[in-house]
Amino acid sequence: MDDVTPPSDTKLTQSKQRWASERKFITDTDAPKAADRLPPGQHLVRDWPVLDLGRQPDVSLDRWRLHVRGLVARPLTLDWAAFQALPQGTRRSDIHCVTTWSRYDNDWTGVATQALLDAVEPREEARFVMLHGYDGYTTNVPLEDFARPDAMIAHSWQGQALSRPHGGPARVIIPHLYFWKSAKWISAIEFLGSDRPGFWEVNGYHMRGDPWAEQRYS
Ligand SMILES: Nc1nc2c(c(=O)[nH]1)N[C@H]1C(S)=C(S)[C@@H](COP(=O)(O)O)O[C@H]1N2
Ligand SMILES: [Mo]
Repeated sequence: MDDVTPPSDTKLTQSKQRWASERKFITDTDAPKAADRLPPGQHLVRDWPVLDLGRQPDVSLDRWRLHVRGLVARPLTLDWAAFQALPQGTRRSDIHCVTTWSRYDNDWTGVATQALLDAVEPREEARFVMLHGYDGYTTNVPLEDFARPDAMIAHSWQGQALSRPHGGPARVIIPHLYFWKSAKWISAIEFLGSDRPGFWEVNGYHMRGDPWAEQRYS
């Protein structure tokens, strides 16, 4: 057989190969385009600021419990071993804090909220969840937002156990809402039929908190 001629090496061919590998001109509706990745009014940071009410509870793993209660078919109290026995996963997501900093590419490991919902089976009437922290913090979230596939109860960040200032042993992560909805030191998840404001929501912050819609204040 004669030599097989390699694909012609014109500029156009090279460009077309590059477009294919970059999926240029394809609108990927799942992943926001790079230009749309930063919500309005936000700026990017590389470090990870600590924000809370100033009490950082020290919850040892043997004392740690997570209560899941309210409008569910099977209320649960998880100790650390039972929490670790639930299906574990890792998700990469961005943080958007209402104080205008955002931080990209955080790898969270823990239990997807969907796995928790499978375990407790919310009742038909459940529409909202109230998240409670060991520091007394509360924040409310619509059930649909809590149930998103990238929402989790995380115990690790970038492969390391979550530090106490950032909410260890375990915190909630709901990356598509402002970060105040991601309760640190999670102690209870309560399913409700109607919405009730949590700590910041009583103090003028939005009941939902979508950064893309700039739902900062009520
Ligand atoms: N339990 C608890 N969770 C909390 C808070 C808090 O004070 N207590 N602060 C919220 C706010 S306002 C923000 S911006 C984020 C900050 O998380 P970080 O300190 O890990 O950056 O936690 C949220 N979750
Ligand atoms: Mo915040």
